[in-house]
Amino acid sequence: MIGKDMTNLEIAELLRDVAASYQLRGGKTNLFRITAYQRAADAIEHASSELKDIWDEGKLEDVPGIGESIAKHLDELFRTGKSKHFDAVMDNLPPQMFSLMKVPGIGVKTAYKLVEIFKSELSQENPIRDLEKIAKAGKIAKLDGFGEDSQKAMLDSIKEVSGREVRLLLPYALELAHTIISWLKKNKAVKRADVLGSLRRQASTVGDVDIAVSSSKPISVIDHFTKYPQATRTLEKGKRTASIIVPGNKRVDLMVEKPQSYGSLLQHFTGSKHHNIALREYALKKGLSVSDYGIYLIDKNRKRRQLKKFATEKDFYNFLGMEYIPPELREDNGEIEAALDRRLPTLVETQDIKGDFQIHSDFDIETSHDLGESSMQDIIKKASSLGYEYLAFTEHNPSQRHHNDRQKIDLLKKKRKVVDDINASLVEKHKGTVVKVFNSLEIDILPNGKLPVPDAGLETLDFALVSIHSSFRQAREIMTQRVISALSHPKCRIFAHPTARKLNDREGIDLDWEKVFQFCKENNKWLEVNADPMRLDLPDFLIKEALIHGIKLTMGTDAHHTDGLDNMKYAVATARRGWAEKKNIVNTRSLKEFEKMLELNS
Ligand code: DGT
Ligand code: CA
Ligand code: CA
Ligand code: ZN
Repeated sequence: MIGKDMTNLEIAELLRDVAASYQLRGGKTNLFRITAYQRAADAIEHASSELKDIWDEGKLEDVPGIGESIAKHLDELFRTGKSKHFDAVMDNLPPQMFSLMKVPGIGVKTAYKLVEIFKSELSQENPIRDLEKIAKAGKIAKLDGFGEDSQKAMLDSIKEVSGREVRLLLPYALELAHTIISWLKKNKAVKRADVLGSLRRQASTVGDVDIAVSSSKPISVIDHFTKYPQATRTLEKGKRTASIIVPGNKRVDLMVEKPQSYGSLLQHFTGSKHHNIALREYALKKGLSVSDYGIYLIDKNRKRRQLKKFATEKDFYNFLGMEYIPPELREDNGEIEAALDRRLPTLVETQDIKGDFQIHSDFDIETSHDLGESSMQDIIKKASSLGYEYLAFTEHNPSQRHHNDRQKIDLLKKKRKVVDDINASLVEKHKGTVVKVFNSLEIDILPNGKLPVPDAGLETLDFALVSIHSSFRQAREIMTQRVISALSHPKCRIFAHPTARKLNDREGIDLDWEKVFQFCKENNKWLEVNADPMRLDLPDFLIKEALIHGIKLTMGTDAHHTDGLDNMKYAVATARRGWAEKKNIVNTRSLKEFEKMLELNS
């Protein structure tokens, strides 16, 4: 965790750890400091802007609760990634202690004492889980000052903190699934293996990983599965299904089925639950009963008679009089009616994408937020290897804090010149087939809706992205006005990562989406589907709404490194879940068509 990337919550936790360290070193003499650190932690946790942005604007000390000396240490933290003072205060204290303090009821002194007593049993990776084992073995009740009651209270509290489920991000879950599928395929009895559940539906986060195997020898497959080398535990082992736990305490479910019924298995365990319920209700009306083995014909007395098996999902859906429904649409969101009427969308695919509209290169325009790590040249090479026709460099705007308007304009002119030279040399070198580079910028929308770039700076751009990186908790009306006023400048064409959500970490902003959609439709503005696995923003349900309003979407990886360009498939997955077709996405257009679109209204 580098200082610059820390969220407010992480910084607040760090300050609380410092306060706890002071407490341990002598509560009475350090009383003033302890209170100051706790007060600062509370203020930061509840601040409506990212502390990093506040620091960037030189206003750390204006935050009520942050005094001069803490501001000085935070400044060092943001500049260098660490604070010598914080490190010194926490020096020599066992790191497990800070984790244990997250359990309600365990204060600093108890935490310290527990680590002293159980040092060898408390790992650094997961001391809370280890403490749970210790308590379950009855070792807490025997300690001085504890007892059966406090041991039970401790176990309850541990359950509470570890119950806060963190869902897997899509790429991590996919990688895990593919590793396990590779292992499964070492077994000759495995004819075919697929992911199931939310992972197959490409949801933005995944609770557990589900895998299907087609095989005539289920016992052999299940035996092999439970021997997965990284498995920490087998939860369940049956004739047809098994579950294991893998590191990170994640669950993997396996279902095995014979090839002639494999379509039914895939269908049933892909879900979603709501899709299956709606499907079952529809089938019942037609005298059919759906199960994970196949579809039963039922007679007048509601008795199951004959079983029809399905080798493929296509056969299954067709038997019910429907088109094949892509997994991404199976959320009981109108897909069953559409499949019956044969009007399902033809969903966009990764190979339809002809360019990337959010990339941060390492070209230094002294930005307000992080710079990219790869050079423009390396990124162009990468884009070309992906078969792209164009890309846009969208570094953050030059920082407010360190530049006046004149300096900002100079920096932007410098970048304009570099991009022009690159385009000229690319044309020269390739005589026709080239990647065209657009000169763009990701501009912060300031809390008042103004842009930190003067008009003369905006003039240097082909088009700009605007996005929210601070003051996330404004009231709906104010936030809506803020966004609309930023998007009103003719150069600002794309509203990037529109909800500003961070999966597992930060809720999206509160916006009057109806108003924003209408504004975008009337003024030819586009909404981004950001491919960063922590964002996937616009989220699927808002994509569907936006499309109903006739709005066009753009896709950007938000790459800060050449590798990041490979994330485009996650934006595509999210757009598919929002029913998006090729025609709805701006960067499926050829370079020529896109240039025409850009000229309109700019
Ligand atoms: P997740 O794991 O929370 O991200 O969501 P899913 O959709 O993967 O849910 P999961 O793993 O509980 O179950 C996989 C699919 O199996 C689910 O989408 C629907 C289907 N399914 C079939 N029978 C049942 C059932 O009895 N209960 C549940 N919950 N799902 C079932
Ligand atoms: Ca699942
Ligand atoms: Ca499951
Ligand atoms: Zn951004």
